[in-house]
Amino acid sequence: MIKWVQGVLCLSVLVAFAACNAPPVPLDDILIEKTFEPEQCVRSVKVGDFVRYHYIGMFPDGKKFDSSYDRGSTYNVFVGKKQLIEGMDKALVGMCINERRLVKIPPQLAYGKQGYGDIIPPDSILHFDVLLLDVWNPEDGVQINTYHTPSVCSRKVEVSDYVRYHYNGTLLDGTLFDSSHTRMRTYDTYVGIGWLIAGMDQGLLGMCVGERRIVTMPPSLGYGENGDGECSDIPGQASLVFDVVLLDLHNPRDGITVTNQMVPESCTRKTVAGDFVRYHYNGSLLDGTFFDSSYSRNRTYDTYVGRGYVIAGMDEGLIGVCVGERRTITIPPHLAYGEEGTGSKIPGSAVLVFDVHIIDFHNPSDNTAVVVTFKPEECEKQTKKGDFVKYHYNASLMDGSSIDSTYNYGKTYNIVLGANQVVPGMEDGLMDMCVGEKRHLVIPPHLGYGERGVTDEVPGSAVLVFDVELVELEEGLPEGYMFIWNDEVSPDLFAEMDKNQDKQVEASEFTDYIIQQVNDGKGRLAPGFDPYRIIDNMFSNQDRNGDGKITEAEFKLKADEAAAHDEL
Ligand SMILES: *[C@@H]1O[C@H](CO)[C@@H](O)[C@H](O)[C@H]1NC(C)=O
Ligand SMILES: *[C@@H]1O[C@H](CO)[C@@H](O)[C@H](O)[C@H]1NC(C)=O
Ligand SMILES: *[C@@H]1O[C@H](CO)[C@@H](O)[C@H](O)[C@H]1NC(C)=O
Ligand SMILES: *[C@@H]1O[C@H](CO)[C@@H](O)[C@H](O)[C@H]1NC(C)=O
Ligand SMILES: [Ca+2]
Ligand SMILES: [Ca+2]
Repeated sequence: MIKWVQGVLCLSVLVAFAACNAPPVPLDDILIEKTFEPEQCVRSVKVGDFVRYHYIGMFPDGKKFDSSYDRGSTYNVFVGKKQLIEGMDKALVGMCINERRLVKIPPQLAYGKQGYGDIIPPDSILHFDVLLLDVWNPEDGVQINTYHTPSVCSRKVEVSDYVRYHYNGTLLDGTLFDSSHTRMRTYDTYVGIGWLIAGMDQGLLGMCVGERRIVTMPPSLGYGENGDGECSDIPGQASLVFDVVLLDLHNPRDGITVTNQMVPESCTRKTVAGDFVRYHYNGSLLDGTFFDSSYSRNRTYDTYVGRGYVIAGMDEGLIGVCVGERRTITIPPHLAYGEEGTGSKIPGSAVLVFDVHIIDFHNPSDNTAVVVTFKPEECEKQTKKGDFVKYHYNASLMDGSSIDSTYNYGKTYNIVLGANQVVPGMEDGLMDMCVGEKRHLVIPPHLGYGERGVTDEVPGSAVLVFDVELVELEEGLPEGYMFIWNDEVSPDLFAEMDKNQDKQVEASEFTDYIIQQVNDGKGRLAPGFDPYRIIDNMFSNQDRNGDGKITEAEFKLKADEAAAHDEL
């Protein structure tokens, strides 16, 4: 049927050419001149379609008798249903969007012998300059044409999902009526639950993030007979074409998702709520747009987890992680920055994707963890407070990066235990150790270098790892003593010290005497300190009036108190 109509049209065009210069003879049929043909023609008018078109109606002499342009709106009508003059019903068939035709219609296919009121005289040939703007059929549904498919698509839009997308909305003739880009933000909405026009509710289903499609819909699935109100650019009965790119997708029922997990082979401990975690991250939106990274600040992000210090999704995503673990945490907006978004980079209702790398974690209640890695067979003498110890160490962070090592200096590190010469965690880790023993120590920051760390060496709040080996141990004196007698104290102490027998002991006599006792093995000074400083201290203690000499009276007075404390 339709083919036949087109055949007739072609024939009539040939007839028109043949009759070109001949005197006007009555037309049998309509004549069509295509005055503009668009390059593409996705769809041409068929009988039964509904069309919107502009026209100018003229007499053969060019005199205009009617124009849709003058009325400011297209002429909207079904084709081939006798709602038009017969010639027009025929003339529109086969037309493409944006095609323009000059149609000549003989009176028998127009208003015939009657004419039309005052406007069309009897037996008039009519010329119509026609421009087709829209075509649809009552049977049409939504048409979807996907022209870009992302390589990865882990999820597709389903009913009741919430999406963020960009779009350009045009009429079928290409006229832009709306674009999300003019508002510089995505269009954000639920899908499939009536928040959108029906055509979009259907047209977005099954879409992947990153996908691009053209969604075309008839007015019944768009804005219907009346268009989108008076001040809008969408006329009544208009087909709509949306060019859509999907940027974001989640469902309000979603929790966080953990993917791409890379857990180190040895993982003896996993984070629990209340732990303090140091981690690196790259943050991006679902479409891959980067928004933030800890690396750009050259330091880890440090926080307590499970205590509300970070967005809810992160608080949850950082539970159960191991040191060294990597994972991707995908967080829906209600567990991130919600409908408001934050800053200039995180839009409202955005799903966030964090690639995290756990550097270390600890709990504020942690003690130094001590693992003995080598114990010599003979291990009787063990370190205690006051002992002077010499040890080697290799220090590193939990990620294995080295901080320092005594081997770099070619000598041991030497300290007096319990004298605050090293961080508390190290003091703990070196206790009850015997010479030759090796230990692996893990020291939490509150027993190490704290929140501040050591500039350019130890990051703030870092957990430290020490491998230590005790090389030498010199037993200290009982707590509070800097000198003790090994044997009985001489009853004649003052006289022995007063070498030149002038009844007073000068600093040099005192020093010589103590050194002599130490060398003879009769007394001991606390190890690990400068002996002369200890002896100076002892002397000033005895020299009550500070005149640089100890008299026998001063000496006796001090000796009476000595039971309570220290030295001679
Ligand atoms: C819409 O138009 C803008 C500007 O011309 C273009 O950048 C964009 O790719 C188009 N398509 C979509 C889906 O936004
Ligand atoms: C981070 O470190 C790199 C290389 O050391 C340096 O170029 C950059 O300026 C640093 N950035 C910041 C924010 O400190
Ligand atoms: C973050 O991105 C940088 C650069 O692409 C990469 O080297 C690093 O491994 C990433 N970190 C994580 C935790 O994914
Ligand atoms: C420290 O590292 C060096 C070199 O890797 C190694 O030879 C040494 O045994 C280590 N020391 C300790 C105490 O672990
Ligand atoms: Ca003297
Ligand atoms: Ca004195």
